[in-house]
Amino acid sequence: MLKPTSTSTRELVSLDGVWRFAIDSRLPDQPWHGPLDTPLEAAVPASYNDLFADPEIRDHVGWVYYQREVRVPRGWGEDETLLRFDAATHAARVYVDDRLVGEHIGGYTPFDVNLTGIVPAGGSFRLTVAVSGELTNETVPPGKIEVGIDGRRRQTYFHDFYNYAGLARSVWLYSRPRTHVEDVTVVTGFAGTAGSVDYRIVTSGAIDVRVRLADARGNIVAEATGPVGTLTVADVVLWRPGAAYLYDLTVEAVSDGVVVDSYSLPVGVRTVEVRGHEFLINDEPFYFTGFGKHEDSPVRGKGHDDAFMVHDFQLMEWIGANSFRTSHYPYAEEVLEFADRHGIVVIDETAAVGLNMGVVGGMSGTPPFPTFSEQYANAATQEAHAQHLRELIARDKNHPCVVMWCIANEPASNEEGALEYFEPLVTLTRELDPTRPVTYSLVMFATFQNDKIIDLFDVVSMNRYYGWYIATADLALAEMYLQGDIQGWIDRTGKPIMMTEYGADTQPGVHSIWDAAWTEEYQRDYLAMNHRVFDRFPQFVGEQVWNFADFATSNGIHRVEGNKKGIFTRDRKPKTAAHSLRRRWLGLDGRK
Ligand code: GCB
Repeated sequence: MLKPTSTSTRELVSLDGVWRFAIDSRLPDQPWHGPLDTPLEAAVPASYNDLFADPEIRDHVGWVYYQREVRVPRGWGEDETLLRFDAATHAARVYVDDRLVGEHIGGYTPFDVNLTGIVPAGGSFRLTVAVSGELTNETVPPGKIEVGIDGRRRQTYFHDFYNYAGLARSVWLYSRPRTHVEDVTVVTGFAGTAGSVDYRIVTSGAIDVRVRLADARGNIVAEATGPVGTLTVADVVLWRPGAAYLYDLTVEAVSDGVVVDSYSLPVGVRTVEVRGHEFLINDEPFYFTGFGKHEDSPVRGKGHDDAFMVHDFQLMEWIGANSFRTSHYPYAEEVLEFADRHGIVVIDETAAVGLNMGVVGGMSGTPPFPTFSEQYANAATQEAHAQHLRELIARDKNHPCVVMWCIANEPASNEEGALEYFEPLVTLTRELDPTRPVTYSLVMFATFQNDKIIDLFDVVSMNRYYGWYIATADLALAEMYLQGDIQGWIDRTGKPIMMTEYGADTQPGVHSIWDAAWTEEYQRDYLAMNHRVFDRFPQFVGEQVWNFADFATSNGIHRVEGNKKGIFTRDRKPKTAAHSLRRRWLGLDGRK
């Protein structure tokens, strides 16, 4: 699925801005039949929840409506007209005037609605988008809607971050030629000084294809014709972590010598491979430093914001992070493009978080009923997960920054049925992308003794909280647990091992001379203990702290104004631990 861009044959109109907004309970049936009768307006892109001072909107369970007028540029008569939603969280129905024109399920992947023949060039229409934030056991992520004795519907879910909903990413109207480039896939490699770009182009009809690759200065370095082939790049400049280099691939659909459609794509030439216990980028061992993040900021919720994006990347550079995981859902495509341009390495995670009834059972990990059962993660859940993977890989397959797929966060991989659930999904992931390693983040009660699925995967990604949820404030005991746990995985698998989550809630401004939970010193010392242990294992390939910044959660007795495991506060101020992490990751502590 190609991201809409403006090229010599395609045009793009942003529909971001302020839209009319209302929740369904305050509207008549079928409100799209006319202008929404509402005093409210919502910003797009932004989650709607924190925009208003109204608890009924914030925790609304059901549909909300966004509406605006749209004009189609009059020059688009010969072309197709499409709408692109970069995301609608978690489900959408799209109406043009009185008519339903498209639907989509899945809150973090884009979708198009083709309006060709529905709206004329030069005309205008009323665009209404119904968005639902509801989660059930057949959505990804899963959730549950309960009706209380007061008759109110309440959304619960099995992850801690707040269930923000709405149009949190951009909306576009775009044109493309009727005969057009439909899809582009690139796979890169190198041998010696020669780089290679294998390409595969899909067009909407039978038409000639030609491609050319330009270097960063615009000089053409390779050309070819035909929908499938290999471009060879002499003296290739590789895309490297911390030293991005992007070529530009231009794909043209040509009829009788006339360019009918033109599409361009940045291409970074690099390889990724797991060999023994090493994670290799360009044949060189790579060690991940960085974070699990969230798309989360005040007021906007999960709304994409370029200013926050730039600042977050600046802070990651300041602290010496070379990577992050898109926990716990695919992030806005702008974020991956930024990482492509700046050489930041990304573990691209699906929205499959909460496939684990053990979390309902508390620290024991004992599920009230089996996770992989008719009642919870069933065949429909698995199909939703598969569809999500298809859409994610279609969107992100060409990004050089993406070095690994993480297909679930903390599933109940220790439970019966986990293998049957995951095996087809791993096979699908590898079919869709044979080039990247595949992982999942391991929940603490999935141990090296009881986990049932690790053999399917390439990298052991551990989420562990020794010294926090287990052995709270007892770092000596925590250190022993952690050491034994890592050793166990090494003995069992022989695969590369990394930590994708370790962290301690920390309230800025709270201090102690003792090992005291919630203090800034404890977060620093907790991380230092973890690092001591990691450094004993040559099989260790990375450390990603939980979390980059404090983030909003649902209410709960474990959370004070959200999850406070951030190394930065929600408004991106460093806590004490930020400075010691920086010393470690930039090598200022003398460690190489
Ligand atoms: C986890 C989850 C993450 C939570 C974190 C925590 O294991 O993967 O989503 O936020 O623990 O802080 O409890």
